Amino acid sequence: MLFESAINLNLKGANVIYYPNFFNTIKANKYFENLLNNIDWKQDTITVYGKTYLQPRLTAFYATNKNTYKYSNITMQPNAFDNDLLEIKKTIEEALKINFTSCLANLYRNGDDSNGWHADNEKELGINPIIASVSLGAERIFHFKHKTDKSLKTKLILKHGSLLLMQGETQSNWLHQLPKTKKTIKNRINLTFRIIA
Ligand SMILES: O=C(O)CCC(=O)C(=O)O
Repeated sequence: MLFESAINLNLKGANVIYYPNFFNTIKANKYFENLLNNIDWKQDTITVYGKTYLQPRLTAFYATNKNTYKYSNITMQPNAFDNDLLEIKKTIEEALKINFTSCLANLYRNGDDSNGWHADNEKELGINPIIASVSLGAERIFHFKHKTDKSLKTKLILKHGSLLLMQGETQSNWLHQLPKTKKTIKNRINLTFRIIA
């Protein structure tokens, strides 16, 4: 676990820190392969602005408690953390000195899979949620834009084995997305650790 090379994105009204080499390549490779093969990935139907469609990615949800996670009109029931997910969770918790209850896992199978503009502001996350987001597999570009000041936006490449920490007022003031890409790319796994108490 490499915690030294932290990059503060210095976003106005937000607190976002990127750790490009949080997990070394050997660990990141192992986690990627195991999670890709062992998680029971599902494609849910979601409803956004009254329209129902298949989510453009696969997901799974884990928690240390029974609390569900609701977004886009779906309610995710938690599985128990085990093996690699538990190891990843413990590593992040020790590094950040924060305990997480829950993890939403996303699998982007290729460049057609994506995650549209949103903020992680569901009420069960509380005010100013802390979200620790791990990337494994193919590199993807991640975008931020300010909710009201159109001149404020940025993007970064989320590397294999990296950690992106979003905290403070980030979710109140900014939106984020993982857009589609025309590049021929393979699977990317994203794990967002959250607190749902
Ligand atoms: O895949 C990512 O890096 C972002 C995931 C995300 O924004 C979310 O699950 O809310």
